[in-house]
Amino acid sequence: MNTPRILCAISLATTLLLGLTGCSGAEEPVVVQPTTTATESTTTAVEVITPQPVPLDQLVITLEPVIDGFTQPLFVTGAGDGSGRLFVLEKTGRAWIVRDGVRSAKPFLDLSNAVSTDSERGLLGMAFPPTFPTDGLFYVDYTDRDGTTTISRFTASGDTVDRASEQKLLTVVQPFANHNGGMIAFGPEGYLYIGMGDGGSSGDPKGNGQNFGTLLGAILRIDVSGTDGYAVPPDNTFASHKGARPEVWAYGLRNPWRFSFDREIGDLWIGDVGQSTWEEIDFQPASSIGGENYGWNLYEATHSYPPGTAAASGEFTPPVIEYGRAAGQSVTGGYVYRGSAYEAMWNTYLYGDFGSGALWGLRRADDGTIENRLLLETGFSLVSFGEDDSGELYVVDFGGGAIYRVVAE
Ligand SMILES: [Ca+2]
Repeated sequence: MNTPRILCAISLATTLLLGLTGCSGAEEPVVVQPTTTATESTTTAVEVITPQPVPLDQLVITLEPVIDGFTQPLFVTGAGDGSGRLFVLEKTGRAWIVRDGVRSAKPFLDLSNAVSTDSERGLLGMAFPPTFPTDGLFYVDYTDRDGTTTISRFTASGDTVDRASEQKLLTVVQPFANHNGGMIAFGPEGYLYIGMGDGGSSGDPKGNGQNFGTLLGAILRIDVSGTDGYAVPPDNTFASHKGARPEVWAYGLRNPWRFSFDREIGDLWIGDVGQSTWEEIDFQPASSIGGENYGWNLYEATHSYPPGTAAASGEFTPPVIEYGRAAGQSVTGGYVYRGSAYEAMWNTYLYGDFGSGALWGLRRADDGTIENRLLLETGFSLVSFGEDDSGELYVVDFGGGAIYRVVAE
């Protein structure tokens, strides 16, 4: 494995080829090119007709308004039940159902009196497992009145939820109000993944990012298929590692606010929000066995941290994309498009920036090479993307209180 120092040099060479600036002050996202081919080709017995997207430099997207009028919306998702419903989360604690562009009269779930909402706290994430259509069980990530991250299971019945059905599965005390992560999603194998920030403040003063003995600064992986509580999957990298929390799947993260699994091939894409200088997109192939160290707080993207310090040695997984403050201030991880409405957009990973409103698209080839392009300047506080039952993608404007559907021409 290459050290980030080497990769920074590669990144510099790449950026020079592109005529951009080097390891500091990039105006557009820079691809950190791999030096090995990470993905082996696979063969299938059945001939599969693969959608043919247009070249990335010919892809044109627009945003079609779906619905507005929300208060600080920060997530949208389908339930995977084929109902066509969208679920929109408000930071202040309510989740609403949107059906054919119309909001439900009453909230699907109202946790207003259970959440804290200062700083980066609130109702932050929701996930529906494949079993949802049969048992109605789903999961949320919120900070409680004390600011403690809470992963709970609820039971839905139609368009409503019985608050008394709450089962708190996991709580994580947060030392500061910011960097709570908040994303939860089910992986292709059915385990629940939880994004945890480094606990907050600035610069990760407690060193949680590099400490796999804490649940902070990590992505956790747990089995919630049992009746009570959760179990640690036996194949978690740290399941029986002395001094480690067995729930940790990958670490060295600062605030993985939004991540997603490619629903077609299972790759994991993570948007990890940077400190003062660099935003990054991290990548984990479906074949990963976990245990990746994404570098924080020894590295901010491919750059040693704090700035000016010597590059730390060790095995780190560098990002596949990084960008500086000229391009944005807070990365928002998105989704790989796997819907059927816009073949032109197939296989494109969309991501953006909360501060600048830029929306980029990238494509990752089988040999790991990536091409990246600015697709749209939204002007939004682009807080999240979302994916519905059929794989169509959405954008959430936190400030404008609105949800948009991504349309390709
Ligand atoms: Ca990193």
